[in-house]
Amino acid sequence: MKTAFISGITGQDGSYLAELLLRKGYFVVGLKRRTSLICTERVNSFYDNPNFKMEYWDLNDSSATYRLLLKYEPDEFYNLAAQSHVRVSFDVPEDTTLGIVNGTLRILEAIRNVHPKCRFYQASSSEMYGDNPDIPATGYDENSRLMPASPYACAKVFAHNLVRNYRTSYGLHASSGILFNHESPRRGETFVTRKITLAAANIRLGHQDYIELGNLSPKRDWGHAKDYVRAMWLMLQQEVPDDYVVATGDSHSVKEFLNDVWEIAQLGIPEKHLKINKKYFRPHEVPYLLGDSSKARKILGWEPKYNLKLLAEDMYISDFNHLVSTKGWK
Ligand code: NAP
Ligand code: G4F
Repeated sequence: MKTAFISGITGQDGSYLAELLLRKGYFVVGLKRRTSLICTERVNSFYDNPNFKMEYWDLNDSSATYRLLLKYEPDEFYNLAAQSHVRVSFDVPEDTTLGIVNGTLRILEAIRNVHPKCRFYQASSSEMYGDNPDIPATGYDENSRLMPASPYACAKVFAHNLVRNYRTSYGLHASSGILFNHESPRRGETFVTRKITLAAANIRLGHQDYIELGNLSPKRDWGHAKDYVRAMWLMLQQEVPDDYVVATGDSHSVKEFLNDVWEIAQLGIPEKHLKINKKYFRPHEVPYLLGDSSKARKILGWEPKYNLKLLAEDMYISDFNHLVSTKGWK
C-alpha cells in the first residue's frame, strides 16, 4: 500500500485529493496546522476511514516534517498548504511569503536529507504569470514569462524555482503543477466564485439583498477542483518529474460568471442586487489568465470534465441545498 502526505488537508484541494487517493487504495496522512476551532468540515467524509490519519504539522516547523517523514516514510508528498488568498497576501505579506517560500524549502530539505525516494508535488499557480502583457493566443504554457503581481505570487515563483533547482541539483522526483483557478462547492467563501454562488442562493431564498464585489473585468480560466487533483496525482505517477500547466483553455470575466450564476438562480439581471465596493479592488491586479495545458493533455492524458456552466451549476445548487437543509429556509 502506498502512503501519501497531503499538507493543506483541510483546504479545498487537500480534501478532494485525499478522497481520490483513498479510492485508489493509498494510506493518506493529512497534515494539519493547529487552529483555535478544529475546522475539519472538509475532511469529515473520510476522517474515520482506517486508511486516513491526521497529524499536526505546520509550514513553519521543520522538526515536524523530519519527524513525520521518518515515522511514515511516505511514497508521495503533496504540498498544498499556503495562505492562498491573493488579496489577503497584500495585508499579511510576511506570513504569506514565509509560509510558501520557507515552508517549501523546509520540505525539500527534509526529503533530500532523510527520505530522498519520496516523490514531491508543489502547488504552483497561474497567478505567477501576473500582468505579463505578452499572452500567447493559446494561453500561458510552462515556458511563459513569470511576472508576479502580488506577495502571494512572488512567493509562489520563488517556491516554483526551488522545486526545479532541487530536481536538477539532487535528482529529487519533484514536480510543480501550474494550476489555473479551480473552484468547487468546497471553495473558500471569500474567493469570488463562491462568494457569488453563496450570495445568489441567499438572495434566491430571500435572506440577502445584494452582493458587494470589486473589479468585475478580470478574466480567469476557471476549472473544477475535482478535475485538477487528478492532474496532481498523474504528475507523480510519471517516471520523470516535470512541470505542467493545468487549465481548461477557456477564460471568462468575473462579470460573465456573475451573469451565468444569476441566470441559473433565475434572479433576473445581476445589477438589481449588485454594489461595487472599492475595498475588494487589489493594489495590483492580474487582468487576464488563460492556460495552455497541451503538455498535460499529451503526456499525462489529462482532460477536464467540467466546463464553466457545469461548475457554476454544481456550486450554486450545492449552496442552495445546503442553506435549505441546514437553515430550514424555503
Ligand atoms: P485553501 O482552500 O486556502 O487551503 C489551504 C490549506 O493550507 C488549508 O488547509 C490551510 O489550513 C493550510 N495552511 C495555511 N497556512 C498553513 C500553515 N502555516 N501550516 C500548515 N497549513 C497551512 O487552498 P486551495 O484552493 O485548496 O489550494 C491548495 C494549494 O494550491 C495552495 O497552495 C494554493 O496556493 C494553490 N493553488 C490554488 C489554486 C486554486 O485556484 N484553488 C490555483 C493554483 C494554486 P487552514 O484550513 O487551517 O486554513
Ligand atoms: O477568486 P479570487 O480571489 O482568485 P484569484 O485572485 O484569481 O486567486 C485564486 O487563483 C489563483 C490561481 O490563479 C490561486 F493561486 C490563488 O490561490 C487563488 O485560489 O479573485 C478572482 C478575481 C480577481 O481578479 C479579483 O480582483 O475576482 C476579482 N474580484 C472581484 N470582486 C474579487 C471580488 N475577488 C474576491 N476574492 N472578492 C471579490 O469581492
